[in-house]
Amino acid sequence: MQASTQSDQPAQAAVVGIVMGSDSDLPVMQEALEILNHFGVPAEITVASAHRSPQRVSEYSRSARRRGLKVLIAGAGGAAHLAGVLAAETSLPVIGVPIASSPLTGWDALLSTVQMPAGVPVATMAVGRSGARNAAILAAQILAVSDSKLQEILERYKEELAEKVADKAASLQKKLPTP
Ligand code: RP5
Repeated sequence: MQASTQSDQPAQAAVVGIVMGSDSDLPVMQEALEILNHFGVPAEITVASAHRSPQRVSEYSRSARRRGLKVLIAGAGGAAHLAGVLAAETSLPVIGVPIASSPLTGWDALLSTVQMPAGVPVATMAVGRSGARNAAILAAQILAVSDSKLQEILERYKEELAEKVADKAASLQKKLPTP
């Protein structure tokens, strides 16, 4: 699935690759895709499983840089080795999103994703939807190091976050009983 913001124009080549261990992870990882679309960062999303289709994961990782990808995001649940296995075969930055899809509610995925051996880093996000959103923001921040337009978009995004908090504080104040 290639993300595109404007249907009447040819899709730009993806620079962020999102990989999920299963299509059942899509409701969570869709959040990452939406954030990247919001920032205008071309992204692609696919399914590849470290355990069920290791060859597909290996091919994705090995070809990623050649295909123009600059950052990889991996979302998986359970014994979540997807991000680590992708990181094993590429020097691109890999961001891991643990997903709470097993009876252990994400602890398994978190520890499997975060506890990488020295030499093979995975930037591990929070479990679940917040992690998926933050993965997209971090990917954009990595790209923005050499993209001043994207940097401006990210700075505006931070301002919007602060404005929303101020709006909520003002709205709460109106609801409180006057002393
Ligand atoms: C993991 O197992 C996937 O990332 C998913 O979170 C979980 C369940 O996968 P399905 O059984 O729904 O395909 O590998």
